[in-house]
Amino acid sequence: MEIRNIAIIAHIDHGKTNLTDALMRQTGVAEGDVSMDSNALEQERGITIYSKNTSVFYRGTKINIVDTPGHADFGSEVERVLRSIDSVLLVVDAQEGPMPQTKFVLRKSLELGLKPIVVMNKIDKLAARPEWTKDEIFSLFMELGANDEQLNFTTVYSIAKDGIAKLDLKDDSKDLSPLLDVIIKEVPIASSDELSQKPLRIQPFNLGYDDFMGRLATGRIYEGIIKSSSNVFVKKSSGETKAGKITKLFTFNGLERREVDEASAGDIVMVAGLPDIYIGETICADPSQEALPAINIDEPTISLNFLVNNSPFGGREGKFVTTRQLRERLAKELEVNVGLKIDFSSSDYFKVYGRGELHIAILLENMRREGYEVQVSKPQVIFKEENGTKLEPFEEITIDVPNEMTGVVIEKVSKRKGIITDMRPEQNHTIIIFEIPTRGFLGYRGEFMTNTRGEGIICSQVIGFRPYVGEIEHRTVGSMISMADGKSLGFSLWNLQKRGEIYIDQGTEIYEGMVIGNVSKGKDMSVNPTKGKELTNMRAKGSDEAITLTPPTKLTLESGLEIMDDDEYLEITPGSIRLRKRFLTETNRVRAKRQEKSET
Ligand SMILES: Nc1nc2c(ncn2[C@@H]2O[C@H](COP(=O)(O)OP(=O)(O)OP(=O)(O)O)[C@@H](O)[C@H]2O)c(=O)[nH]1
Ligand SMILES: [Mg+2]
Repeated sequence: MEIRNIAIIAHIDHGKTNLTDALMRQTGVAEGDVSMDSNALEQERGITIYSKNTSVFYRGTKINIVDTPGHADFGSEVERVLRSIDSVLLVVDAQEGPMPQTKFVLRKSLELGLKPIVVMNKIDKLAARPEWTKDEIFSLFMELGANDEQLNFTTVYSIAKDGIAKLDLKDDSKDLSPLLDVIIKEVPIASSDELSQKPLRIQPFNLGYDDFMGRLATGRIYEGIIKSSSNVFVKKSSGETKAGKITKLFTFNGLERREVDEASAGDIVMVAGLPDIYIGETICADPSQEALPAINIDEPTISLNFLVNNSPFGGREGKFVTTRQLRERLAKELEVNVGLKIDFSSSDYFKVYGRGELHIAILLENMRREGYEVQVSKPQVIFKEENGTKLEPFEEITIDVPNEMTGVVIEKVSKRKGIITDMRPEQNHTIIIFEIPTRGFLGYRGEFMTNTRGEGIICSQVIGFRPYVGEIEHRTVGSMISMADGKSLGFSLWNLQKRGEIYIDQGTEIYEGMVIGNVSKGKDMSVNPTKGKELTNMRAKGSDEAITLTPPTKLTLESGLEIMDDDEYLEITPGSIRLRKRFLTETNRVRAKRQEKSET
């Protein structure tokens, strides 16, 4: 059977997964509401986190499709996939037009010499502007240096959520066959007898793990035929060659994997039996064969410490709470989480390096769902040194806000050392692009949402390491710290809410050293939220003054990571997210500060 290999790429939410799901349904490999976003966290958040394979069959051709995540933290995931396919469907929202991640994935595709097929999606939206979007896409191709062949791209219009595609907006269409036909016509055929006759070479672009089979590698067979139970060699990235044996071999059928005895050049397969296989290595038949060109994996940009939950409430909710269990869980994560690095050398904590706050938050969220308890320190950016210069990661952030809010946004971002590189006024909103050190950007999202009352859109993209820009002042609020153990009382929270934002409900169990809110003006403040009303001092009124509590700003994993301070831990358990001071008593905090001062 002829094989075509494509990836679906786009900015977040432009409709990749809806399109992939519809392709699966219409070609009969999936039914009902089976979705590529199969992971529980993906379904809950409505975003794709992991790139995944599916295969559909159309007119006697097998089309292998890789659905990719659109969030920038997972950008390096997309890059790996692009190396292993022959064309991309670049999905663009017909109203929003190209967005930052569109640019990132298109640039990578063009650099690799791929000829994209543009899928302009969501043409059903009332505010869709297909003409404008088409021009914008063309300009973006030009800007990114597309060659003539690439510039001559085909545009397919679609309503992915209804499974409709058409070549002309005026066409009447009921399904995705116009898109499938374009794929068959334009995507190069990956399989051929000639390639199958060559000695075997496979390159994995994705990893998986199975309790019974161990590490799994998904990769493209560039040349030759692979047989289950065959002996192979792996060309490691270190240059070493290792012998191994394929214990199981799978191809894809829809989302299911099918065990097969053999597969040939052009296909995408999953293999088991190679316990230390890694992305970009070459699986081959003979040790004298040459390795395929390596696949780059982006370096982490932030790090934080994971440690056992030693808070006064530690161990109340979790099933897995010991250092040994944490270590095992993190080691297992390394099997599949390619962007992640972990330093296990300290006896007090594990240092985890990741690509961004969401990358880390997803890991933590998965852990708490599985029953783990853990505490983490504040995420820090990673510095590098090159030729004696200190470097730090930078991001490009694109902000889209109503016109009247541009002032406050520019002021806030500038304070964090962001520099405007482009500003485009649209009808009643403005798009501003900044370059900003990741260090300055960390923790800004929440503030942005508040400042723009949820009306702004913000996306970021790591653009590389640049010279260190010096001190950045961030935090304008202090923490409100409980000085007592007990239950929070409505009356005291009512008093405290005048001083700042409260994170907890009344009746919440708290401990000394727990951060229960922030102080809008000034430094950290110790408070007693368990204190009842002192009746003797109250005016003798017929009834109590009614107290109205503002609903608390509950901490989430992500907001907690954003707002926490250097001397705090975020405590993450299956049922709770708490913020606490590292040193629980005021005396110890003062002592620690003094010690820190005398050391510097
Ligand atoms: N109006 C309209 N909405 C659509 C269409 N296609 C998708 N959507 C909606 O857009 C949202 C995002 O769709 P997804 O398919 O999850 O987008 P995605 O590109 O896979 O998102 P990420 O993987 O998280 O980057 C969902 O709420 C869909 O219902 C469409 O053709 N028209
Ligand atoms: Mg998706």
